[in-house]
Amino acid sequence: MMLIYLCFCSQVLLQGEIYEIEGNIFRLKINEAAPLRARYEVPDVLIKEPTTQKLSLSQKEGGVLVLTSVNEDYKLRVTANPFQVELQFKDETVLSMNSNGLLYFEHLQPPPSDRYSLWQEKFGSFLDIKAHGPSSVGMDFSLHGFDHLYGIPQHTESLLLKNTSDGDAYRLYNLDIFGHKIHDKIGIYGSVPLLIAHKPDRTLGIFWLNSSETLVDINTKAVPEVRLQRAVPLTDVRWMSESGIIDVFLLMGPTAFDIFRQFAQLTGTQALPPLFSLGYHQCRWNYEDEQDVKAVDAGFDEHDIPYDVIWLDIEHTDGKRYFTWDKKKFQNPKRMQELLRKKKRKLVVIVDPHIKADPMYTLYSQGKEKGYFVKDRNGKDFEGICWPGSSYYLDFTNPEVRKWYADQFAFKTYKGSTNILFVWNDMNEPSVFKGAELTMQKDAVHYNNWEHRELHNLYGFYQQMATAEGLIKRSSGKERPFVLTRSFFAGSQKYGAVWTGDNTAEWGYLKISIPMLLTISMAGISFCGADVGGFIGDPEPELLVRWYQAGAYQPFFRGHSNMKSKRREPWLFGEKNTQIIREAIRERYVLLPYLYTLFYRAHTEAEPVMRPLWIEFPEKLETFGVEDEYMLGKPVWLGVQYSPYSMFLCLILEDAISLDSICCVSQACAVGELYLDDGHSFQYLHKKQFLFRKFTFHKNILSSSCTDESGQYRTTCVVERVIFLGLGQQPTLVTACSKGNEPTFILLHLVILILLHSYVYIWHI
Ligand code: NBV
Repeated sequence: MMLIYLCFCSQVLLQGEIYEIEGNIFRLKINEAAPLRARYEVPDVLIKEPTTQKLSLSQKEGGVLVLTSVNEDYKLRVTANPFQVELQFKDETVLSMNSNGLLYFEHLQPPPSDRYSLWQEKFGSFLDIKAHGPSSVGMDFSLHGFDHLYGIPQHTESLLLKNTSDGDAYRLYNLDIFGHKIHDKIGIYGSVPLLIAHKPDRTLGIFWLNSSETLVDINTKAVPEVRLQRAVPLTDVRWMSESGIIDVFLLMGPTAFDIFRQFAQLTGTQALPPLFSLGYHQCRWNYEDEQDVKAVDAGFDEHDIPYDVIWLDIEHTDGKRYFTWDKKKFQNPKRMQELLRKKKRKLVVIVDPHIKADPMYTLYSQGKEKGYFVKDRNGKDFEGICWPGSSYYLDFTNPEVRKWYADQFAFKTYKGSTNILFVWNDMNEPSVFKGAELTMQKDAVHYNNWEHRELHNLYGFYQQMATAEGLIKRSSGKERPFVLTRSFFAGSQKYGAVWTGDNTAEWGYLKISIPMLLTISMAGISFCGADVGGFIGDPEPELLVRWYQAGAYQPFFRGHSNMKSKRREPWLFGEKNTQIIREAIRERYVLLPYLYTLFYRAHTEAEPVMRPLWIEFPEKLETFGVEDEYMLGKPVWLGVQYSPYSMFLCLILEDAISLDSICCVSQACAVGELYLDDGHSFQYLHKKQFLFRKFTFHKNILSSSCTDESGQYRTTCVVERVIFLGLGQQPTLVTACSKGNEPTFILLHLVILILLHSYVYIWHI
């Protein structure tokens, strides 16, 4: 670590720390050297205190320090006056900080004599007293040679971040915006302050660890480069946060996959989902009662459409008291779950964070008695309006509250719940009707006296964390949870899935769902999806059908609709449309083992399941802005790269295949992986009960080997068929063999199916 003292505006002494972190990461932390009171430093997002490495001082003269990284590839040139940091890779500047002099740090001051009046701010009719005064922070970064930027979800925006010089900055402030517009830089529901910049030979990331309201300004320009004698791009990125400290991680890649690993090293990887949750989910606000659930469930069987999970929205509760049931509509929730269980199906119910003010409701009475609600600025429990009317908000930032909340999911406490019931956290931005911007006042007070402004973007993150812990706990640590959240932050991937909230049943929302999901995926959260069909309104049949076709290839696949929308179970749009939807959903199920394998890679290697083309083709400029095609896993090499076929084929063939249109099978080479485990427990982790196989096709031989020797799992799975595409010749002989001591599933019931032009050859061996 290197400590730097900065004298800023001649009023306050700032303390800067620069670290190198193992794995090509640098961290710059700036705080007041002696603040009047502690400033908020985001807790619980970093999975552990990063392992630091010693930067060596290689030069010190005339107000310039040069620090060298352990591998000696990187140099940090720190200039004292004005304070600037330049990060160089092999003498070439990659990134500089404060080169535009926009570092600022509003230091904490004693209250003005007339107490708060000068600090107060009005937003419409809302007063924010700013009990500790203004405390914003900000800094600029110049990215040398970069003009393609991605990340900082969640916005209804294009994949490539836009210049903001003549418009709004990108805002990171979790909000419930019903009927949000598309192509807007206002923040919705969730945020991950990770920005990724890419040029053909390098990808880098900036992770700005701050959970208060944050704005990001982007400005790309061309600057003359003397050495190259031409203009090169330079992008200025300015981060501004309302509060907290400057704590920034520079992820130096150099590849996009390195960035994903580096970010995961800090914030964790995607939780491995239970297999069922990768199937199709059927949701609606609301499935009215037990009868309705039964009828919808039977509808899937009647129409021969596979599905795994049916969902219950807020109306299933007794007056929006979460963890309860409307006794008239759901007289016997366990019976209903047994019916689903028999078909190996699951139930997801909604659990919002607001608690109805009702002394007869245990969550309220206990929450009140134990002091578990967020407080208002006067120290009383913060009261807001939400679905149940007058409500209070659990303070999930308090570990004791999270533990208590997790315990609410115990089977004996949550009456009517069984182990096929999983959870959906909604309204956790938090949504507060009649609140400023429909959320909690910034001067509300949390655990340890922190104002809400400091941690606003973390509220949903904490609720999902507590919920996931609850589901794990109720199974005595054995079963993987499934929790869907609307609001999220960096690291939410550890707790489950997210979706993009209340989209509209219009074509534009289907289109924007792809860049939105790609952006969320690149920010570490692979398990993401958008409501199929569009939540608000009624899709025309073709839109619904197309949405199913798109959704079937997205990580989280759920049909959902608003209470005012017409019913839209997949069989309600005529036989022809039912057939197309059936095919789309079945295709999803065909791909399930492949998707599960991709999720395993996301879990272990931090590779996004759904990924933009450019990360697979980092040197191909023409892919950098593509947002209407994407990859699930690795590309297929077909001579014609990243053609629409590439996605189609990689889905079928699992992984890279090298084949060109004139080549014959003897020259073809393909590699694929398959991950298998019991699909629901943590045995893969604790007992290493899994199989991770590699399949190779090389010199006419398709073979399977073990990718991870540490795993062992007995399975009845067999390789049922092998499909060869683009074979130039009719094979004359096919032989199959298996080693005596290989696992029994390999090639025992081998059916080789060969597609040769339009003919199909099948061998039974
Ligand atoms: O709980 C009702 C809805 C839910 O169906 C939707 O998915 C959420 O995004 N919820 C929002 C609250 C009401 C929205 C108008």
